[in-house]
Amino acid sequence: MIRDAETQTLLEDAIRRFVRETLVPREAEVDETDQIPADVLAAMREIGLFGLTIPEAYGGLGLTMEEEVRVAFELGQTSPAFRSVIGTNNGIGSIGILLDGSEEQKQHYLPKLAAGELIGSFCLTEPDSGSDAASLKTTARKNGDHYVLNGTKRFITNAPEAGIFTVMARTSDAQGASGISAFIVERESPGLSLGKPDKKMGQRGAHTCDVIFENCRIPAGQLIGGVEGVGFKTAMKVLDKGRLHIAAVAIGAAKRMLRDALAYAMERKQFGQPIVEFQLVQAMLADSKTEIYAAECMVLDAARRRDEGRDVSIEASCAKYFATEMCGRVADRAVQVHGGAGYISEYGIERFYRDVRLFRLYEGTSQIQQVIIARGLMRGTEI
Ligand code: COS
Repeated sequence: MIRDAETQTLLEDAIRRFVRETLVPREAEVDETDQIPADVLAAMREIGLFGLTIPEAYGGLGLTMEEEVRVAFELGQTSPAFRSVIGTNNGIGSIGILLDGSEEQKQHYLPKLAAGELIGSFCLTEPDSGSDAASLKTTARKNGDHYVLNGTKRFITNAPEAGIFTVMARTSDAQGASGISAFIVERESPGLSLGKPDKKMGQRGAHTCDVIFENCRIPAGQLIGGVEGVGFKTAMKVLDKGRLHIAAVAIGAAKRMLRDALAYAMERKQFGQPIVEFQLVQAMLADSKTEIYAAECMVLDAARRRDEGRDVSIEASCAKYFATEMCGRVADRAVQVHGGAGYISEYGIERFYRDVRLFRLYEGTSQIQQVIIARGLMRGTEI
């Protein structure tokens, strides 16, 4: 339930303007330089984008899930790299602390994350543990009033810029999920180092790399919530929320690509008329609009359910699965509508085609979403 519809509309309008006037004109530059320009980052900080979802008590805007996805529909309408830079502070880099952290941990870290003074990152994936997250091998052994971490985390979004990491590590010899705990690890902790930046297919400007722990010592008070053995559940709850956010971003990107495809089809003439007059082109546009609308309804419904305090683990997976696969289909059609121009970088659509491919992989592949949905059904989830 939106608390103040007028304020929310103003926020969405402001973000729509910011996207169109400030971010869209810099997309090609970001792709070429693999950097978000400093003035753009400063402007993002200025309008509060780093703290959209962090509660007002900790310096953020405190958006509800519905408000957050509505904002993500707008932010998604430009290169996903821009969203990625603020994505971890609003999502996987802060939610663990917010949901399960102690009051002291929240007071210490959330205001800095909300202000964008500190970048938060989320370390779950490892070289041998991706979809099978509960098989992670990084250890955190208690040693007096410290924990000592050893292991490597892989493909960690915003790690090169991060000041803190939410790290899932094994605190006991128990196999599987029950031996895993979650920690807040500061960048300057002795024994923490970063790997080389990954060279990615797309989303240039958004950086990932390995995070390596070699006898990395952190104070025992950095254990999230002060409780061992519940870190896997923290990670799953973080991902439930993160998946809804990614679904909303995918919808934004699909809207942008459809808008660009439509504009091109109205302009481009073949056989003596704009190609938009051809029904085979119209079919691609109509299918895209229909699927975007379906995904939007789905994400809004799931977001409202979460705001009502309901468990949305299945709905979040349905939404992420449908919206990101839909976005892939829209990207493919948008390239097709552009014809040969769709393959040439100056038109921008090939960049989106590369960028949105990641949506179907991170925060759980489409196949993992299918597994979660099917398991839910087997356990009696309402159909
Ligand atoms: N919320 C809270 N708790 C959850 C949960 C959720 N959404 N999902 C699972 N749990 C709990 C389970 O209830 C179980 O607890 P109990 O042992 O007390 O019953 C525990 O966590 C283990 O769950 P489960 O048995 O389902 O774990 P599995 O190892 O079988 O696999 C999947 C779980 C496959 C769903 C998980 O590993 C996953 O999401 N993998 C993808 C990881 C991912 O998205 N990586 C992207 C990188 S992060 S950007």
